[in-house]
Amino acid sequence: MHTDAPEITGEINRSSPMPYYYQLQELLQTWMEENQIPPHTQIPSELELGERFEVSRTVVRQALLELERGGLIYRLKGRGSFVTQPKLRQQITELTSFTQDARERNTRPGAKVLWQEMQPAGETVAQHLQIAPQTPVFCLERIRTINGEPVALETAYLNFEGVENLLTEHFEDQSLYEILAVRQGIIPFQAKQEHEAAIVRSREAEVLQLQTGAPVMLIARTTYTADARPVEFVKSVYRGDKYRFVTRLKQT
Ligand code: 16G
Repeated sequence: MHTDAPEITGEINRSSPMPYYYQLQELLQTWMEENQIPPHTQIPSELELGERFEVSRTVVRQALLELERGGLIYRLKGRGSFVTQPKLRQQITELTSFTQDARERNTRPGAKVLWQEMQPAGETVAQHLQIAPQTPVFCLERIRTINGEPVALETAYLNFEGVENLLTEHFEDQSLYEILAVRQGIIPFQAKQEHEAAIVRSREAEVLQLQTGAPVMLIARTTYTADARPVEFVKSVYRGDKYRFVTRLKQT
């Protein structure tokens, strides 16, 4: 190994019913997590792992393949396997904006506007915004980036008195919530959010730079003001390889 990373501890338990490849995969995962092995660290070669754990090359390959599928390592042809960047931890306990979350992680938030226009509300949008279908709503579709890399696609539908003023706003690399607060005096106060795992669709794959079949998290959020008026209904597609959603639970 060409790094100062600590040794991988543990052994394959030969009397366990767990397949060897699975045990090796677990040992490697624990090693990476417990030692917080930095991203892009090279992990030992197939040969080294085979010798160290006294298992065949096939077993090592299978373990590495599983780690790669789980997004924990990436492999470069002819160069070996490397630890991936950890996922962004997205807390879902408080109402925050994309921009706030990014800044809290000391990363750079960004937004690329795909379209920004008034549109008649469809059934679903109307229902969430508590308005009659066909009422004109402001639609904003943005690719959200972190340090310049696309991580999510967000389509927001907004409705409130004077919403059409948003047509002249510049949303490129700006925070929607900040613009709402400063220009319209609207402060998002609470939200209802639904999460659902899915496979990315073609257009989303293209804008998010994902391969066909990649996993994503679909999120639907309806955000309300303190006096319970719906402000926005947002449909988002978050990259599964980039995000981990974190919540807290307590007994009531
Ligand atoms: C988050 C919200 C989205 C909101 C946006 C505002 C989720 C799933 N969605 O991305 O509903 O419109 O923040 O962020 O969390 P901004 O102020 O940075 O534009």
